[in-house]
Amino acid sequence: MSITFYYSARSNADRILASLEELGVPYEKVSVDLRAGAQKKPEFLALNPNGMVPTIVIDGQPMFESVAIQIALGERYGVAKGLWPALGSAEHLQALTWLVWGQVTLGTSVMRYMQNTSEFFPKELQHAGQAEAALKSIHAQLGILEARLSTQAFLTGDRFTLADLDVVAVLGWAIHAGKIDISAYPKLGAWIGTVSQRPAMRAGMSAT
Ligand SMILES: N[C@@H](CCC(=O)N[C@@H](CS)C(=O)NCC(=O)O)C(=O)O
Repeated sequence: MSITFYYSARSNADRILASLEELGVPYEKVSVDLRAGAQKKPEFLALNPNGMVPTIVIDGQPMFESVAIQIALGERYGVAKGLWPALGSAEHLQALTWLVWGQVTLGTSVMRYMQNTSEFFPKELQHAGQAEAALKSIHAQLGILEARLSTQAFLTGDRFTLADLDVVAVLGWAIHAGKIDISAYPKLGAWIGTVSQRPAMRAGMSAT
């Protein structure tokens, strides 16, 4: 097994770093200096034509898009470690569902909210109405998570999987950078607390 992981701290790559740590697989971490534009150099674009992190090379094969990487890591290394459900199980379908939901549905609302409120995005492009609509979507989606976590401990059932890790990472960004108030969702809050305490999650979120 050979894994080379192209990474930058405080980026979408943090979620992948947390998964690699959780899986305990050996990997080489290559820091990509986004500010210096290292991601747009020809040798990096040969791996990922988008010029973005995360990018990973598994057994000589480059791949990109964080959700695809999470699924590949889960399926290759997670099943044996109990961190990803086996193909063919009901839980496998749930893991795919919630992992993708976290990035596509919840993640899009969070990104829209951030783009219209955060100091990291241009003020002149921000729109109060867009922010309000995005916040409404986020709260609808938090309600969906609260309902799910009211009947089971984790997204796929009674076991932690990489899907939990991934969705909690999105929520961490929403709560800390976006200042989204989750006090109305006690089950959600408890689940975020449990997942955030995992050593791999802490490593992934505090890496430099
Ligand atoms: N959809 C991609 C998004 C990746 C992405 O936005 N990466 C950012 C960091 S969070 C990046 O590398 N930006 C550098 C650039 O755009 O030049 C994924 O989920 O992997």
